[in-house]
Amino acid sequence: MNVTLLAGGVGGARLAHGLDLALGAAPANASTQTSSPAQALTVIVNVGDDTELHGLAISPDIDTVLYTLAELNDEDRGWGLRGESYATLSALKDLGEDTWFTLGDRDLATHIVRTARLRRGDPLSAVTAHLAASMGVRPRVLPATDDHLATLVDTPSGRLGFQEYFVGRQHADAVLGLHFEGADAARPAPGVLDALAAELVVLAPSNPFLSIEPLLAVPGVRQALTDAPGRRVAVSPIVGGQAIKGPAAQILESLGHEVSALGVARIYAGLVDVMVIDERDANLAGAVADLGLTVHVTDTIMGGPPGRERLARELLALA
Ligand code: FO1
Repeated sequence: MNVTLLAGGVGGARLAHGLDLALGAAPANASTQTSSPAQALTVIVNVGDDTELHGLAISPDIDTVLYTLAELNDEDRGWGLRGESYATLSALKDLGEDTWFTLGDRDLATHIVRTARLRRGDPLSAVTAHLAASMGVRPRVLPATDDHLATLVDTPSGRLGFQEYFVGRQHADAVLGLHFEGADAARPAPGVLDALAAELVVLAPSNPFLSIEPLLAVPGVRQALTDAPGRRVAVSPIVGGQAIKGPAAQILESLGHEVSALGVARIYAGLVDVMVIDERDANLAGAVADLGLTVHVTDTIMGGPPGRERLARELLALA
């Protein structure tokens, strides 16, 4: 089965891993990309979080997806590499640089390779394919766009760059609005629109505003999802009125949405056929169905690889 996942960072990466396992990937190893059945999975990743620090191009969500699929990630934090060291960050601090964004020594190698290849003119999609192959990642990992797209966050303190808001200020500011700089002129990366014609298209339990909206803001993507011929399924990132991770609950509230799986379903109505909500929210199933959506109630908390694979298998069955 062909499956396409729209993903942000940690939640998207975990579901990508589950789908990869469910579609029958052999354990990841650092060999070249093969034509295993897992290539039936395409992950389209948000690039609105991308930033430049210390002269390096950093794509946090792409790296979270790659590291998780390669089983190299730090499971506790959700981002970055397992068993990292921070000698370079410490040296940068000694040189008077800002080090609020935690970059491990091995993670820095990824950013160095990305930056070097972008500078010589390779598009981000080609650089990402190279990194994926080097890490033994079999699913196709595509940036939403190869063009500039930056999520800017309007707060009572003014407009902030995404990582300044998210990491620098620990997403403590109220979010008054979002601006996707460059989105109007951005083009979907090669393969993105075709991938939305998959038999199953899944919106990951990622932040609807910070992760999924920037993907849909790339011209053509929202329309392709609206017209998608396959089964379109969204997994709620809100469980029991709280975000599984990150500031999704605060943002829903400050932008005037109900902080619940129903609030998320209202945002996705028209874009998906099936809404997957957690069993803790089973009482909302009727109201979600009233939006014209098929409702699937299950345990959506993925945890480790077995939980990811279990949820993924349920999603595959929905197609
Ligand atoms: N998230 C943090 O909360 N603090 C960090 O210092 C941090 C560093 C970092 C470095 C590389 C990387 O790929 C991701 C990193 N993240 C960090 C995660 C990331 O900023 C956010 O989780 C995403 O942008 C939101 O999806």
